[in-house]
Amino acid sequence: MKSYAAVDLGASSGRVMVGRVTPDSLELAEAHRFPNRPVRVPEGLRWDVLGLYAGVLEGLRAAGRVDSVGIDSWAVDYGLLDADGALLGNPVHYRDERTQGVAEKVWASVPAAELYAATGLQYAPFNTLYQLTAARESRQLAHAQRLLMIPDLLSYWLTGEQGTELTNASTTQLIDPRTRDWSYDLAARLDIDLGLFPPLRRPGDAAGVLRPAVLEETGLTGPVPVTAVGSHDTASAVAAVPATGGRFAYICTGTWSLAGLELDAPVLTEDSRAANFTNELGLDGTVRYLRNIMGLWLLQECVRAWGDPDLGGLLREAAAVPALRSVVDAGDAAFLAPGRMPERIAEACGASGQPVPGTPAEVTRCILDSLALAHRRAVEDAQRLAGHPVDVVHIVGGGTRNALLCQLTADACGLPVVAGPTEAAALGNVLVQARAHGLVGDRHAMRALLARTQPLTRYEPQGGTGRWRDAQARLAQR
Ligand code: ADP
Ligand code: LRH
Repeated sequence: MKSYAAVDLGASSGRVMVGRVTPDSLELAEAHRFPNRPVRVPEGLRWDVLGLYAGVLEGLRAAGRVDSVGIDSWAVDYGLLDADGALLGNPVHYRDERTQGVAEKVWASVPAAELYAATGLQYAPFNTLYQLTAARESRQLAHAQRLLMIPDLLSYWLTGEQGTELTNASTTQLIDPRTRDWSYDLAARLDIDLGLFPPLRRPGDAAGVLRPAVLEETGLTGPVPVTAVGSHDTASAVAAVPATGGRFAYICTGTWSLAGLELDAPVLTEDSRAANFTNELGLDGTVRYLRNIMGLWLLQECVRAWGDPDLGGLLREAAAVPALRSVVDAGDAAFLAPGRMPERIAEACGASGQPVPGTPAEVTRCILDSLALAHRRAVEDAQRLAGHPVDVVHIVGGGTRNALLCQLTADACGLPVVAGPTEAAALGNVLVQARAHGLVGDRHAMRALLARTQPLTRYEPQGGTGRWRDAQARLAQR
């Protein structure tokens, strides 16, 4: 048996998990979990990356003896280093407002259609490309010698070695999904210096060993290798979808819902761009063809505004609220920024002539119905746009703990939902390490091991999809 530490930083919490693996068994235990709270300072919204690193060190200490460490986190954000390798300022949070209006400037030199043809990436204001454009005049960027994506930054602090992991690099909008290399021409046209990025590395590549000072601080005995994994959390989560065949859709649920398909090649059509589907890279050159949906962020922000009531109680009350009274577009970037979420949801319902949800249970029901509806649209659109039909929807991530959301998603899609595992990103992280060290076989063998060993819950669709089709049509008219 081997033990692998998976550092998995989500937008709402970070955790260090320990996976114990043999060719026939897979167990995951939590060593340490810590909140991930962005901080608003006068210059904007920032990640507390030092606090996160401290949590990682504490987690590695709690993990005890491990054979390797892998790191994944949310996408698109980065830290800048000066010539001495020191961090320049706190990494900017992707919900920061600095990218407002920036896309239009980029599209003036490279039209949106050309950007999509070159990178296959959906438009999101926070893609690294737009963040770098927003930062163009900043002194920090002028002084920067290096840019490290968040998991690559933590890996650098742990090992002293620098690299750019490919799955996460694919969220910068500077990677060509056909060559799986930088889009050199695009970067040159936008005057983005690709020399800021250290060389690309792929999931499974060696990424250094823990520095002596890290060994001392964590009480570990070296050498402890760090292994590159799918360092984009969604890439790791998709790797841990326990599908047993090829005809499946997945929804990675947590702060976001990422809903789509695993494909062998990107879909770069104009229809696909208009539907705002993205082609991010996954394990073994696969494409994660998916749409970003606001996800449980909508609920997290409401729960924060309501003073953190018990989530279980709130969901029980929401289950008793009549279905589909009001729905909002859960894909709308208008919900991206933090703050006033119950009010913003009520306003969106009112503005579209629907009943305005009043109580927390009613708002919660509106959010869950809206998410299920957005899941339906994404699963349907992905199949149509990629010409890839599915028989089952896999839900992984924190949302698997929300039985109402899983059932509503099955109902809305008119397909069975298989929910689990909850800690999919950590499991994908562990399995890529195990594979790199020869313990498990290919991607399919990884999935077979997950299907055999992880607790999964099946939800059959109920009630027909007619009312969901109607709700979708209602929303489209507004
Ligand atoms: P991220 O990785 O983006 O930080 P997670 O995958 O950890 O997110 O999922 C967090 C979400 O999971 C929370 O926002 C919450 O809605 C949901 N969740 C967590 N615990 C429970 C629970 N006990 N019951 C229902 N939902 C839960
Ligand atoms: C989910 C996620 C998602 C990105 C977003 C910024 O944690 O990585 O895949 O689009 O964060």
